[in-house]
Amino acid sequence: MGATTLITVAPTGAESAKADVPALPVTLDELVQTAKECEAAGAAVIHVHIRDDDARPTLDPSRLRDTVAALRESTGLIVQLSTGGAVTDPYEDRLRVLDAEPDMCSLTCGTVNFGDDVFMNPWPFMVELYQRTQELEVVPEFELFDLGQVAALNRLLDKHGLPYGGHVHCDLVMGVPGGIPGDARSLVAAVEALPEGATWSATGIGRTSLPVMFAALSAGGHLRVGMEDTVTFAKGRPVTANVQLVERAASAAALAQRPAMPVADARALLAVKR
Ligand code: KMH
Ligand code: ZN
Repeated sequence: MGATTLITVAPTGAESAKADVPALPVTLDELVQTAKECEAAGAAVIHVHIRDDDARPTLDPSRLRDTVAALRESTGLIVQLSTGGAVTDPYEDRLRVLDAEPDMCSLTCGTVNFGDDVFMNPWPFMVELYQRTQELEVVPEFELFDLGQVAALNRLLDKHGLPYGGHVHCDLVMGVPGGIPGDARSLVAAVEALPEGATWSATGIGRTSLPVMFAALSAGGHLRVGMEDTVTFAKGRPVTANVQLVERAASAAALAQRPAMPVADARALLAVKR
């Protein structure tokens, strides 16, 4: 079997408002429908943020459990819950996300300026979250918003050992105002500093989404796409559905001779529990 590209879809996020972006999936039905379409188009992992009845970001534990169950019932996707939530979410709520028993969770490796806000991930919180992933046998995806966060990841692994499953998988989140720029030279600098043997994907926020996608494919990485990261498909053309972004990523990956990775292969690569 030839090399393939793991595609993660991040369909919702916590930053866009449904009123501004009507195509954003915010209800459970919309999320499940999106997930099915994206799986059919080549996604293997779904990075999930959920919303409440007013379409506001929430980390409500029972909603998270219901979401994990619904995605498992309707798709074969690897379910990755966000522990980043929204910038206003308290640490306790973010730690409790793991009680919903996802296959994976995100784990951001440091505090970063996030536009006009600050996304808080101090070292003691990172360690507590990491130890909880190890205890509960949830595979973390290490989110790296800046080069210093790569150093923090290396420190975390040195001090606290390997994640559940034994494999390290990272996601470079590039182009956030205040984080690492979304360009090829920054991507190469980050990739060179990653832990030995780690696999990685990359995503570029907003207008950096295409440059980062092409740089990641050139450098042998995997891809994350979705309306969490960009709501514009091309200049003057809003994204009308997440599947558009997954289809484009799958086409680019196929063109790079590394087509979309089947979900079964992604489960083996990431060493998730189920
Ligand atoms: N919404 C951002 C503040 C994650 O999902 O872990 C953080 C974020 C990262 O989206
Ligand atoms: Zn997220």
